[in-house]
Amino acid sequence: AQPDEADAPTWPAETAESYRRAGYWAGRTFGAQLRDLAAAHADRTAVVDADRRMTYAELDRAVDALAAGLRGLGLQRGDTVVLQLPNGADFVVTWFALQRLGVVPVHALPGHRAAEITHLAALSGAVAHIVPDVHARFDYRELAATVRAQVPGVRHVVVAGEPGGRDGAVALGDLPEPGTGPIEDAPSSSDVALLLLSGGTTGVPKLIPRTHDDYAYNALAAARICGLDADSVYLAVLPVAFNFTMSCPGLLGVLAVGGTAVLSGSPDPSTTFPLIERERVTITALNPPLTPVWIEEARRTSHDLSSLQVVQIGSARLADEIAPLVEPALGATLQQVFGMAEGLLNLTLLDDPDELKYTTQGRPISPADEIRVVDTDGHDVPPGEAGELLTRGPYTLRGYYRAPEHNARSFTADGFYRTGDVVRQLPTGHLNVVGRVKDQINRGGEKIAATEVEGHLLAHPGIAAAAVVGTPDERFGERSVAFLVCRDEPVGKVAVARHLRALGVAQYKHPDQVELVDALPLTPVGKIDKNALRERLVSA
Ligand code: J2J
Repeated sequence: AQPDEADAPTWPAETAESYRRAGYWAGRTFGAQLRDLAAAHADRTAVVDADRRMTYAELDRAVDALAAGLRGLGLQRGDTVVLQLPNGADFVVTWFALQRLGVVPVHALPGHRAAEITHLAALSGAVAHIVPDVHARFDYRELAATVRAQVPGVRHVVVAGEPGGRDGAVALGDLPEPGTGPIEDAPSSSDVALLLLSGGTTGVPKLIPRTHDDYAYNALAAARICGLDADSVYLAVLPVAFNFTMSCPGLLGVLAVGGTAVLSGSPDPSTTFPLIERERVTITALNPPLTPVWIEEARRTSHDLSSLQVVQIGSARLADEIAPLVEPALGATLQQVFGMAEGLLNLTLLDDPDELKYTTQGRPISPADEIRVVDTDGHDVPPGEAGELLTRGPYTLRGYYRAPEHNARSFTADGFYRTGDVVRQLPTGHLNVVGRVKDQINRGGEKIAATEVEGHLLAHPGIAAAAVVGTPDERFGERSVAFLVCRDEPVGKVAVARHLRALGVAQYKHPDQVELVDALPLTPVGKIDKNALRERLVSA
């Protein structure tokens, strides 16, 4: 069944009605939207990857066929599955097939391993895990077997590629066909369509419920601001499961206007530049660590990037010194993007003056986005001063999935989400991200919840106490540092990495640096003093 209000808190009825009346929520599910698109743009190219191209009509038919196969496995409306596919046409076909059935994908990332996936599968009650066979030299069938053994609810492993003869694993291209009659229990546009991963501040990752109505609006509003139309070609460079790449405007935004989505298997210029040249890509999205790599490579090589009109950069703060270098090197307008899987999306406008494009992180995309900037007591700060950003609106969550206690802390009584970001708002409405009050490390756009990693570190028998903090880093903006108090033998960086790998913790969460200390500094109230630890690193 669909998650109910206790599982996934939603907007008050009057608020929802006002979003519908204002036309933000269109009342179409993603499955139905693709049907409309296939009628309007049948022979136009919808999806391209390294070895496939599909028109809208072909995509629509492939989605129907796969939906039938997934129904044959027993999947139905309200079920959840862990979707862990890399960038490629299979992701797109599978995602829309799930949408047509009303089956809710959990957007796992290719980098996640057993620790993350077992948690996501158990929390969401997933009945299936959908994986590639081998990707980036990692065998996902082994990961899936581990997860299935640990989470009994996961009945099916569906493999895009070779299933490899494992018990219970079935190929995406080889599902039973139950006949293709109409789906009796079709989803509604107010249903939860997908569960995104939160960057996290707690011991275990949280899930973000997004409805068809709110997520489709997010994608379309972003597409309009980026000036997308049926001639636009979007290149997915970062993982497509990431909210930025998926819908800001991303895959869903470019498809919503009849354009083409090109999915790159790698973010490296040696893969992406030839794709830009061949497919005449008009818009793409990068994170800050990739930006200097692309700039360098564009200066060094002679690929024809002239089709590029917009390069979006977001997920972590773009350095003010780098921002002015983007347009001359890549020949495209820079757009800064400050978004979050929880909802609120800020974009600079393509015709903003350079000052705003180069130094701000954009402004909210919807006239219905409500913004507050507050001090530590929750009072609004004077205009232009820094404070924590609170927000609510037509595509910002009202509560995490199955997390009532966490929700009580993460939202105000009147439904504003506490972002944990410290911002300043300019008179133009643009936001400047100046800091953070959440216990999270932003490693070049990849979010690391300190408490989560500390929990894993404490599972090591030789570690008595652990604190993870971020420190400025040339390449990533921030890197993660673990301060450890060891019992007898010192546990160094290599031993830490071995331990975390054995637990199945994604590589990006492994500390970049390990510092062994005799004791952790405490605040007057007895909490670990992370500010003192950060200061030690900076003054060292
Ligand atoms: C500083 N911090 C930023 C920016 C995100 C588009 C783009 C990014 C994300 C994303 C996203 C930042 N400058 N330009 O979902 O749709 C930090 C903030 C924010 C957190 C959200 C999208 N852009 N951030 O990064 O859910 O701290 O989403 O709250 O992964 O990233 O992280 P996440």
